[in-house]
Amino acid sequence: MKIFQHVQDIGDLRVALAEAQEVKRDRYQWQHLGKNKTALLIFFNNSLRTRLSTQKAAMNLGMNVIVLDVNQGAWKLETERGVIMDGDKSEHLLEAIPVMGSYCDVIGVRSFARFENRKDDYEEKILNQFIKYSGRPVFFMESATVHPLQAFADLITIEEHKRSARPKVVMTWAPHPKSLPQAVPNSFAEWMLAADVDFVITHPEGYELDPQFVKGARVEYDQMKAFEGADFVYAKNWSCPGVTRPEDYGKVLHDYHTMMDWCVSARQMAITNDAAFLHCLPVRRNMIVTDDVIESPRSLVIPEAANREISAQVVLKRMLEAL
Ligand code: AN0
Ligand code: CP
Repeated sequence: MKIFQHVQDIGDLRVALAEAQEVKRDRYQWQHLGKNKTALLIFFNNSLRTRLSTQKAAMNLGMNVIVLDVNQGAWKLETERGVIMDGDKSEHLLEAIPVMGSYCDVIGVRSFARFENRKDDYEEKILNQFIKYSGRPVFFMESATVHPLQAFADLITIEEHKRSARPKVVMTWAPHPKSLPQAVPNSFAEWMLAADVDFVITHPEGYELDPQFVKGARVEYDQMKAFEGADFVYAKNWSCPGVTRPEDYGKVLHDYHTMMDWCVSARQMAITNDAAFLHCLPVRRNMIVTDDVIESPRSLVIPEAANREISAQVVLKRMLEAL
């Protein structure tokens, strides 16, 4: 594997899920694969899970790991070509990327949507430069539009906890005070549509996700209707994707105080098929989900986060095998 961005990059999902279980059985059986190999993890944004789980996965494989927080201690990076660099940015991404590539064998990058320009975000301007100029395999640790390590961990969690062959999985928008990216819902939709599940998305009007990720998905604007008979509820906030109104890209469309009905509570969970609750974390309690739902025995948020180590290990293992 040279790039890990979309669901297709992992190939057959049955095979990938079986490999995830093999990793869980004994995660230290491939220590030889990573010997004298270095993973470089580059963070342009904060992280708890991605940072820890990906380092752990690399160490399980016997790799060395270097983590760089670009905004803490590295030079401020210019990303636009052609600018006269007389401001606060001391280095250009076009030098920094090949330099970083020279110190490692694989690179993971986290660079969120900037919400300055929809086109730049949706064309993956930053990550594509890493692919083009690093000379290394690149895996996405949440880019402007995707978070595939999360979606893969979510799929592993659903597979482990499903009670029927083809569970109903509902992804619901929930309120949040700030503008959040669409990467998590985009990837979750992409992976669910490729998996063997009955997938439904529910959100207020105006939050329609980009068709490249949700083509063919059922959208139900009535949240209660969507929740009927659900086996899994996946909550997430996202800002306006700007599909119908590009000028609203990245905006919070309504004052969140008026949207609190969308917060996942016992009221909605009561009409599900005793659904399990999922969220990628970090989560704001009593905005996205009530305390009682996230603390209930049906909440899988902790095993879901633990599966981030597993999804990262499958991806790193595939990259090491292809070096
Ligand atoms: C990020 C997001 O919504 O994309 C990261 C989630 C994994 N969340 C926040 O910035 C709070
Ligand atoms: N779910 C997730 O990616 O968490 P972090 O932002 O803490 O890495």
